Amino acid sequence: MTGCMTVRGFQIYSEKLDAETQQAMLEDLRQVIRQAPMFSPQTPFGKPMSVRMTSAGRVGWVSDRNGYRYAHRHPDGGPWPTIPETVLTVWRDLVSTDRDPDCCLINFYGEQARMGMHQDRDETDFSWPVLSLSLGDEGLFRIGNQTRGGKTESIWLRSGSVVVMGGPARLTYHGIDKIRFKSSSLLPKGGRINVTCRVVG
Ligand code: MD3
Ligand code: FE
Repeated sequence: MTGCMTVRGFQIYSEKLDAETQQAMLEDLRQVIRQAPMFSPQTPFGKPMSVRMTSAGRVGWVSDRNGYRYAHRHPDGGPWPTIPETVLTVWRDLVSTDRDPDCCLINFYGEQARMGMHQDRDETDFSWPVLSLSLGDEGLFRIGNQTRGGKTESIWLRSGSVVVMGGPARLTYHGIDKIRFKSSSLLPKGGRINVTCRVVG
């Protein structure tokens, strides 16, 4: 494992998960997706997001005409699966053994998917960090400021990269500008998976 670098309060571990760990996590995530299929959330403006998602945990993140929120059930009506052990191990290693996250959000980026600059503020407790795990193709992660606009810094997140966003960084604007499609061989059909663990409160 290489060291950790800090960019605007984001702790970035670029090679945290080895190949075996990534493969084991991928198997776990496939199980989650079998029980809670990926969906394209509709924004409150009625446009589908280009990123597909699903969740595991006590609550999952959903978006539809009624807005963005955490819900106790998948849009299909079923419960969310439990958070995989391979994911919890990283949380307990880098964030805390005092409590586990409430939500493990799984984002899938195809070749053309993007995520515009935004803040994550649908949680009610911002005192806990958010943990992000990247698998598959590289994604260009853009880090902004605590308010919209201003200068930004970009870094490539690759398969096995882990980021911890805590303290003031918890409310920093961020997004994914592009995917280097087929840059990794982890996902046979290409694409990028990002897993974020959150305490929702
Ligand atoms: C900073 N995901 O799910 S991960 C998201 O790669 C999201 O899918 C991106 O932004 C992705 O909301 C970026 C890095 C990340 C995740 C959550 C954060 C950065 C964050 C929450 C608060 C602050
Ligand atoms: Fe986010």
